[in-house]
Amino acid sequence: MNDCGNINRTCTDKPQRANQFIPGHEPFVAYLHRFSLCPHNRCEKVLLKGNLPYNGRHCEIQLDPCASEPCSYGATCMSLPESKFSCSCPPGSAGEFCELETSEGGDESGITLDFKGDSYLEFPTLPNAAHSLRVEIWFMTRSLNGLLLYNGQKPNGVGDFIALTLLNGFLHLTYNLGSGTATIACLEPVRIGAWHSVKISRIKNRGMLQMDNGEVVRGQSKGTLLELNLGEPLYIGGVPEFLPLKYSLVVQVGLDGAIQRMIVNDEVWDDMLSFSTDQRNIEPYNGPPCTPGICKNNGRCIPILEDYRCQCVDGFSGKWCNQSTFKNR
Ligand SMILES: [Ca+2]
Repeated sequence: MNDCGNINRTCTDKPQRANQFIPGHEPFVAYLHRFSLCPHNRCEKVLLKGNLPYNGRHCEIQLDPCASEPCSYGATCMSLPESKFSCSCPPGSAGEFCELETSEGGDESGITLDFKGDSYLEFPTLPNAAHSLRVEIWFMTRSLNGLLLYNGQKPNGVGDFIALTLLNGFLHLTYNLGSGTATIACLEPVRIGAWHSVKISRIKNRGMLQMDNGEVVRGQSKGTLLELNLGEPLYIGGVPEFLPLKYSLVVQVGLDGAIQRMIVNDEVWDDMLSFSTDQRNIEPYNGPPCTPGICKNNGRCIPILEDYRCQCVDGFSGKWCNQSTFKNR
């Protein structure tokens, strides 16, 4: 084996736009990242780069090309053959990392929800979570502590669970598959009042946490059990009563802040309120970026973390829907 084994490669970092067809998925525009042969035959050079699909002293460990979580803004990373990946953009976005807004957005609700610390939203149990799970949440907090997400197995807090909490300003992903609790904490603190995106994913006993395209933090739960067995509803922003969960949750207070968007297993939950099964003390959030009246002529403001776009009604266009398209006819 040479220095880099048989698979010495480095990322050219030049994505190529292409139409992609993956069985089981709708056709989508992808931005392919290609990996070329490592020119200097040195693993060190390869390992310095974060977005590479190989790891290990001799690059002998092939990682999923999506392992570096290269896609954001609600996009899903898809592993493709030959160590390529692509970002599959949700409706209304495009670009290499889905960072560009398009006018073809779906009928998004655009309603940001305010949580008061004692609020919660209840949903059916997280679907298909046994082997793997991916969740992205766009949130703002006014407090350094609070619960963002909780889903358990039994009402008394016993059994498997997964939780995403803010503890002293740091995001924590905690889960237990039945043989020990894993806790994975972000290295960077949240900023009070700022919009953040957080991505969590779990494959069997391995978990990942990432805030705002920062460092990907990984961990795994102890023991031999690999399935997350959930039976209770999913709770967002808080739970009805923290007391039964006190052994699994250090944080005993709900989110004091707001949630813009949730993406669960590739699905954008546009209108969270309409398909929640129960709720307490939830109100629309009227703070920035979608302050009232920012979009003119009945345009609808769609928040995108700290940015926004206006979805105009017929007859108007422009960034703020302040240009009439009628007078030109
Ligand atoms: Ca289990």
